[in-house]
Amino acid sequence: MKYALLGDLHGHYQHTKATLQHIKKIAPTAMVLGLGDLFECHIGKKKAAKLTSYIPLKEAATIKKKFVQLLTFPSIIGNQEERIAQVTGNSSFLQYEECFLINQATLLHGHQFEWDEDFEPNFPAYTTPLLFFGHSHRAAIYVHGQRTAIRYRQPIYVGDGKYEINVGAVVESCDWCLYDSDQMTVTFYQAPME
Ligand SMILES: [Mn+2]
Repeated sequence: MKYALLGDLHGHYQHTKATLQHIKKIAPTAMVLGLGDLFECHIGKKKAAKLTSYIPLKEAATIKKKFVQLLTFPSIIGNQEERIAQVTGNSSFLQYEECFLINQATLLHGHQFEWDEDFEPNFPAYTTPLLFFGHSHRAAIYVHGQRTAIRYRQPIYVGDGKYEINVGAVVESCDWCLYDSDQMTVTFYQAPME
């Protein structure tokens, strides 16, 4: 089974469209799954904590209809969705699950775990050989917990141990990741940007 994983869209219509088009071209049969932060909350963490009443959705986020129409794939929840719900009281942003389990892999948005001062993750306990995540917008594969440089468009064999894979971000660089659970390979891609 092939999975196309993308995260940290942050409401960027053009880059999301380009990434989904690239997925369709490279891996037309892949199941597309989102890793959270589909939307962008305009209210920061500190300001959100100080609010004493809900604010209108249009102040909390710019939700473009044409962007929402691109979201035809399942996704887990990110911190942006949680904060939009927190500041607006709009629970539709909490419709997403926290975690997906697919063949040999756990999918989480990175706000579910701890990050150090260099914005490097401390991974939580998980039960599958692989963990796919987003949040820091930095595509990488961790081998024995060590961040390792990646090459795009070259399948990496992941059938021989535990690996954590940061799929990167759509909003800045049109990143996505192809996971083939039959071949046990992970391939990083960047869609061409207009
Ligand atoms: Mn995030």
